[in-house]
Amino acid sequence: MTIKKILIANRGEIACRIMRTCQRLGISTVAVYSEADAKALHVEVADEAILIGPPAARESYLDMNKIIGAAKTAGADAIHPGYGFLSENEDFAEACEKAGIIFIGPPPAAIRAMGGKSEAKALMEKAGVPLVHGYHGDKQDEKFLEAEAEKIGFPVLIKASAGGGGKGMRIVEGRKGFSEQLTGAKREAKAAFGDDHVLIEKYLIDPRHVEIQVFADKAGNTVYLFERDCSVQRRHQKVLEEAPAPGLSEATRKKMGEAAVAAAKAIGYVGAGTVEFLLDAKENFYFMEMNTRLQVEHPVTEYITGLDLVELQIRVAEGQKLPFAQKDLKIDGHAMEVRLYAEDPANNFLPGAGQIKFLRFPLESDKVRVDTGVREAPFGQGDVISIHYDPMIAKIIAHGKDRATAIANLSRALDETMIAGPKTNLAFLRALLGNKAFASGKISTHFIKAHEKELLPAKAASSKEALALAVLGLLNEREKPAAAADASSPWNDRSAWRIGGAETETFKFTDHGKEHIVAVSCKKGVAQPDVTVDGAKFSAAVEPSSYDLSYDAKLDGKQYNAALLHEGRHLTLMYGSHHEDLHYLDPLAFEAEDDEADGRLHAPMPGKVVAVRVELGSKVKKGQPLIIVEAMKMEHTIIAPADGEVLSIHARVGDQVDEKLELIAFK
Ligand code: MV4
Repeated sequence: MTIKKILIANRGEIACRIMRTCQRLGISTVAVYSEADAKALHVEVADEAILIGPPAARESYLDMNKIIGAAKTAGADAIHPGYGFLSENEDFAEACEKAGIIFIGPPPAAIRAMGGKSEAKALMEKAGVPLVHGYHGDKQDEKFLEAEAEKIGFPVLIKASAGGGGKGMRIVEGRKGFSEQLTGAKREAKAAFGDDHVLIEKYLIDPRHVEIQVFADKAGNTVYLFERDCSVQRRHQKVLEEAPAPGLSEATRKKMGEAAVAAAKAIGYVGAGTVEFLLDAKENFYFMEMNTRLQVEHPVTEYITGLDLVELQIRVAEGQKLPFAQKDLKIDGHAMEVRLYAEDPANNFLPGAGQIKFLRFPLESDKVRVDTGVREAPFGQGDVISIHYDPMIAKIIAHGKDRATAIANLSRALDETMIAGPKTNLAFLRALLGNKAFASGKISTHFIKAHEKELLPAKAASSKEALALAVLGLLNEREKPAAAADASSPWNDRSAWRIGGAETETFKFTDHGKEHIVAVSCKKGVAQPDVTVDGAKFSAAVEPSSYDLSYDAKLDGKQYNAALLHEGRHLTLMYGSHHEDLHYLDPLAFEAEDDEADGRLHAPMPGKVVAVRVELGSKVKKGQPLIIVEAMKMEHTIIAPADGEVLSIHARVGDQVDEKLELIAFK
C-alpha cells in the first residue's frame, strides 16, 4: 500500500513540519483548521484545507467525527495526528481503522497499554524494564498504602495512575504527612482525570529526564534511535532538549536503549514512540512512562541520526520494513533544541497571546533548523498567538560536532532571532545557553529552579549604543513608505532627505528614572547622521531594509543589524542578543498611554475573573493583590503598582474579560 494523500489532524509547527516531509515524498496534504486558523501557515502550506469548526479545540481539533469526516471528504488514505490533540487517543486510532483510513501511529491496543501508569508499570515489570521501587497495585485503602510507603522508605512520591504533567503528584517526607498528602493527591486526580487511583514510588531526589526514541515496523523489527535529555524544564513544560544526553556512558546508553526496545516489544508497538526514564547520578535508570506518538523534541534525534522520523512513520504505516538494523545506527555530533514560547519570564512565565508585530528567524542551514507555524510579519501584520492553543511560537534547533559547538551554533541562531509583540522567553533561552553550569553539562530536572536568579537577570539600564540605534531606527521609520517599495518614492532619494528640516533634532528617553537626550544632525543626509547620546558623539550610518522594520546601522565603524517597533511611547529595539523596551518621550504620542502612570490596570490576557480582593476606596500597598484572572489554565494576579487607593472597579467575579479591558482604576 502506498499512501498518496495524508490529512494532518493538527495545526501549527507540527502540521507544517509533517507537510514538509510529505512534499518531499510527493504525498499530497490536507490541512484541517478552526475558524481561528483560517489564515494560518499550515492552511497555506497544505494542498487542500478543510474548515472543521470554531476556535475551541474541543469543537474542532479534538472532534474525531469532524476530522474523520474531513478525511473522507478529501479522499485521504491516512491521517497523521502529530502530537497533542488526538495523537494518543486509542478511540480515535480505532475510529480511523473502522473508516478504512490508516492512522499513522501505533495500534490502538499499544496506546491503551501505556494509558494508565499502574497498568503500564505492571507490564514493564514483566518485560524486565527497570522500575522505581514502589507499589502500583489495585489496593487503595489508606492504611495499606501507608504501610507500603513505610516499606519503600521515605521520601516517597504519590502519583495519580491516570496522571501526567505532574498533576496529582505529591512528595511525602515522612509518615506524619502521608494521610493528608494521599487525600490531596486523590482529590486532584479525581478532579483532573475523573479517576483517583494512585501509585507510590521511592522519590528520587534530583533525577534527569532521559528518554529513548524507539521505532518499530509491522514485522516486529524494533530499534532505538538513542536518547534525548529533556531535564531542562519548568513546571513539567520542556524548555530545552538535547541529544545525546551529556556525559552518558556508552554502556548505559546501550542498556537504556535495549530496555526501551523491550518495553516497545512487550506491547506490540509499531511506529515512533518514546520511552521516558528517570536517571540518577549513578546512571541507574527507571521507567517513567511511554509516549505513544511522535514528540515535540524529535528534531534533535533527526539531527544526530540523519533520519526523517515522519518519513519513517509513513513508510512503516504503508507496511514497509525499517530500512536499517540497530547496528547500522550511529550518533553524529550533538543537537540541541529550544522552545520559543509566548510567555513572560519576568511575570512568573505568564502565557502570552496577541499579534506578532515583528518576527525574524535565523537562516536555516545544515546546522540550524527552525520549526514554526507562524509567519514573518512584514510591517506589523503578523500571525496571532491565540489563547485557544499552545503558546509555543517555534522550535529552534542546532547541530554541532560536539555539545559546545551545538551550544555556540544555537546561541548564534538565537542572536539572529527577533520577535516583538507578545512577550517571549527569548532572553531567558539566551541566558540559559550562556549559563556556566549549563555549559558544564550539570543538568537535572531542578536546573531551572536552582539557577532561576541567573536566568532571570534584572533589566539593566539602556546603553548609549542602544539609544543611538533606537534613534537611527526612528529616522529610518520616517523614511519608510506606507505602502510597498516604489522606485520613484522620495524614500529612495537619499540625498533629498530633510530638505527644509531642522539641522539638529533631539529625542528624549526615560530609563530607570533618568532622562536621556539623543541629538541628531544630518548635514550629510539621513544615511550618515551624527548622533550624540548624553553628550557622547557617534559617527553613524543607517541603511534601511526595503521589506521590514529592520535596518543596518553603523556606530563609530561597528556594524549592527537592528529592528525597531514604535508604538507610541513604547519602543522595542532588537539587535544581536539585545531586546530592549525603551520609553521614548514621543512628542506626538499621548501621555495617557501609560497605564501605570495614571493607575489604570488592565486584564493581562483574555480570561475569567476568579477573585476581586479589594473594594471601592480600599487603601492598598504596592505589590498587594487586587484581582485574580484565570486564563490558559493559570491564575494571574494583578497587583498594585504603587501605594494608593482604589477609585473604581470594572470587573466582578465570574466576568469574562478581554485583553486590555480596564479592570481597576487606582490613585
Ligand atoms: C518522579 C520524580 C522523582 N521520583 N518519580 C514528573 C512528571 C511525571 N511524569 C513524573 N515526574 C517525576 N517522577 C520519582 N519516583 C521526579 C519527577 C519529576 C520530573 C520528571 C521528569 C521531568 C521533570 C520533572 C520535574 C519534577 C519532577
